[in-house]
Amino acid sequence: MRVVLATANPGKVRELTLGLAPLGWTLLSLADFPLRLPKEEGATFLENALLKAAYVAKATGLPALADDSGLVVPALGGEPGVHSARYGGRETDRERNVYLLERMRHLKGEERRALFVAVLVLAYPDGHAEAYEGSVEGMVLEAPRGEGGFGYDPLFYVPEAGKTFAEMTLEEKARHSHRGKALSALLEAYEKGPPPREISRLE
Ligand code: ITT
Repeated sequence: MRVVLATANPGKVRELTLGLAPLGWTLLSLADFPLRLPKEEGATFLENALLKAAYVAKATGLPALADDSGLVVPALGGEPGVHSARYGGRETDRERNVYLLERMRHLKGEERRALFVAVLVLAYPDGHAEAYEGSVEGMVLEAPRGEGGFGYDPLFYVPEAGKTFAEMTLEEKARHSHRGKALSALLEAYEKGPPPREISRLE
């Protein structure tokens, strides 16, 4: 199957490419199609992932896989959530990390608990779409650690691994991450070929 990765984020492309490898799909990307993703106006990760995937599937005539994801800090009322990519209007990952640390300066211990969430939507040109979700709990550190990954990875510490996402290899991050878990759900569904549509159709 030929599938377009409907994301402009190179960090996601790397992780999705690794995670989908067992399926043997031919993966195309936005580098192969001159498309601008639609504005993410949805209120949820699911809505935004569906917006992106359905748009690219329609524009390319091929199945498209989108990822909408973000960091959720309950003590901040769920911030940055669906606004993770543009938190505080900051332009770069580094600036957004600084902003997050500022917003969390007064939070200690358990209050620094956070959740990473990823929703993958695989949309087909005929309008059919499926969603796969994954999440992981961790803590937001008070200073960045590690050089790998992207986004909030240097601040997100996974207690069971004893590392931040930015200190992990791509394979290690895939085992622990929200995206890795969503990919496992997709792989499970497709292991024996496409799942029956009546089961997987989005409500
Ligand atoms: P596309 O819409 O083109 O896929 P994006 O980066 O704008 O790329 P989102 O709207 O889903 O994607 O925003 C997700 C943001 O959440 C992302 O930019 C990071 O800041 C953060 N994020 C999501 N997954 C992450 C991860 O695995 N590690 C670190 N930060 C992550």
